[in-house]
Amino acid sequence: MTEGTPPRRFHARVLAAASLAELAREIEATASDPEGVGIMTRKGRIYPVRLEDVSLKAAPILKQELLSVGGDAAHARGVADHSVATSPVVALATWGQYQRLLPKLRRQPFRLTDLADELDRALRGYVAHGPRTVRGAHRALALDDRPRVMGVLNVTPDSFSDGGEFLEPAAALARARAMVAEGADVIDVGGESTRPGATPVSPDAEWRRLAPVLERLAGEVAVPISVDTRHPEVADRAVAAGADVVNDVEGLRSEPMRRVVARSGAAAVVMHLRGDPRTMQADTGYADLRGEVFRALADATDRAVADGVGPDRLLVDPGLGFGKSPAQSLELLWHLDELRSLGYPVLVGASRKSFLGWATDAADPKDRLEAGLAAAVLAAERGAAIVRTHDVRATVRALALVSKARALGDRPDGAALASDTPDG
Ligand code: HH2
Repeated sequence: MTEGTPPRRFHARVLAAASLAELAREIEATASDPEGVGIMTRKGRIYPVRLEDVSLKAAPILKQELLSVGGDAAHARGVADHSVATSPVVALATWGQYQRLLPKLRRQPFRLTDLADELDRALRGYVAHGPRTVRGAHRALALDDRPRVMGVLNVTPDSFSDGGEFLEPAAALARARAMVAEGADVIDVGGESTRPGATPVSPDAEWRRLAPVLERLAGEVAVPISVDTRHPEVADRAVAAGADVVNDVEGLRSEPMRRVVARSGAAAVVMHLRGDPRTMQADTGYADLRGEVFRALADATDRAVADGVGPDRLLVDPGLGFGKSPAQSLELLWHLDELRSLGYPVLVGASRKSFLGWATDAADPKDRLEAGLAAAVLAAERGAAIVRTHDVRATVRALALVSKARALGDRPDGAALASDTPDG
């Protein structure tokens, strides 16, 4: 080789295409046949999907059908020697392969039609993007790929990070106005602390705190208002006073609460919480944390829909810090996008929570801003639709960067997939 002539290289570079749309652009940039771009883009990502309790009869058929379209599946070794009755399955296939798989499964017995329907719903929920409206009792919440910010207003003497600061209606209203000015898209008003070990408040006492704030606020601000309550009677009065969303940390587990939400036309946040706020930290043992949270939210939303709550009024929330150790909260945040498979917008509240203090050695909740912003950015990156925070201005600014980056990457997965025919 002559000195000065660089060696010939192919410059192999793994492409960090965050979405299928970005991958499509990379493929386009090879000057590939335009028809090939769609086909190859659909081959560009494998979606691993976990399914629970697949029967001994169904699991081998599922694997065989996945292999026949070019995918694969992992199931328990005991399926082969019939030593188990059911098995979890992790299916592995591209979007295009799933599209070819689904009609095949629908021709099979052993509940594979139901399995195909669930698989289809999970995949579509996962890649869903773009404008979406959550209908509230009075005002709708417009969502799109820009994560929205929910500002926290605690009208309580004992909330873990701001107890007593906004107990006076005048102070609460001033804080709400300030949050709207800072860019809050929703205001979440709470009259009972749900921190671990907090003393429960009677519905009447809770309402006495909320009433003077909610009634004024509803007449004054343009953004939707959410009420953070576990009590159906409080939710009912709050919606009548102008609240649009019921944020129930007990995940609509009470039937009267489901009835209030259904009848009032409110939207509802279905949060995961095992036990109740008083006792929740006593047992944080989970055999399968993410699976359990996912199944509980799936059951809770199914129950709500069965009792008349419109699916377009529901949001889900993993309940960080609610009956979870710090490491478990972080694990749920890291895997937040799995909840998108439920098909509902995902809301997450990490702000000032103890797992942030655990991760950054910050004992004072007000010293957790940086970690809270990192959590908000991570949540947005994982597809959260709404981030609940006490620190509105800083969060709005941090999320503006995510929105800008996402806009540069163009459309996320769904747009690249929706228009294509099954192939790839
Ligand atoms: N976290 C808190 C309260 N309500 N609601 C939802 N949906 N998700 C959350 O993560 C969540 C929530 C706890 O925060 P805060 O309201 O500041 O504290 P306190 O319960 O002590 O008032």
